[in-house]
Amino acid sequence: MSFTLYNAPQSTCSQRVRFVLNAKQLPFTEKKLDLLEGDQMKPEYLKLNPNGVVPTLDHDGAVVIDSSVIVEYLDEMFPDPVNFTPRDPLKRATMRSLMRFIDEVPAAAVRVPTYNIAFLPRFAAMSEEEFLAFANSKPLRREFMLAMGRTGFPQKDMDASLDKMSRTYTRMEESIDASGGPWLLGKDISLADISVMPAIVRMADLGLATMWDTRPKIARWYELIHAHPAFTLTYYFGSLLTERIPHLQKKTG
Ligand SMILES: N[C@@H](CCC(=O)N[C@@H](CS)C(=O)NCC(=O)O)C(=O)O
Repeated sequence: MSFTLYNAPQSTCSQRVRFVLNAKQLPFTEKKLDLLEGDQMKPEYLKLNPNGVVPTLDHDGAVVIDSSVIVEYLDEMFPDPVNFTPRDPLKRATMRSLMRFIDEVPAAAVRVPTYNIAFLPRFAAMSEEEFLAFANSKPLRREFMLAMGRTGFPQKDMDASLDKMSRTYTRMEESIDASGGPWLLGKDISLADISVMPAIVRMADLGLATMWDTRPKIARWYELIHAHPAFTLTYYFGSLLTERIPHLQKKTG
């Protein structure tokens, strides 16, 4: 049995899949794509993933795309030694509805501060023509790139994103309260926790962790996921933006 994961170290969607593979002790070969160089738009990669994004999992020649789908696939195929999906159908439904919320709200919202704070200098340095060609080549993120432009998202978009993150923390607290915590669905970590993890880690990486200073349940949840044995394996050096992007090291200390 073999796994090849097409991914990028700093990609939040990739980090979900690496966490699950590591936690399940499934060895995998990583193919690292350089997203700023446009490796994800190369014809041979688009044959695997027509959305032109990472991650893509190849499991013995069978290709699965989209991080939420991949983590569910892995959990169904390999329920041992750890399983991240509750047995109870109603709890499963709660987990899946949280995962939908996470994909729609924080996973999308975190891209705005990420691009504005970390990646913008790269696009600002392009000519308008180069930038338009780059943006227009993206099957999934064309409109996102065009809305950002070479000058970045306006403050109102940054504010809306931070507000969406705030609503995410509230939703997490409500889940922790309803389930008894410390994880979103109770005493066991689930795919919902793993799905939201990269957005929360990204906020901390961007120096925006103060947003949960007054939310002890989120701070506790964050400590717990950090302490999970799969965390360090997933976030190897280069997985954080502060480890890759020189101007961020100065900004966030
Ligand atoms: N829903 C997809 C989204 C994948 C996605 O947006 N991947 C980002 C990295 S986290 C990417 O490849 N971006 C490259 C680009 O936009 O060109 C998933 O969860 O797999």
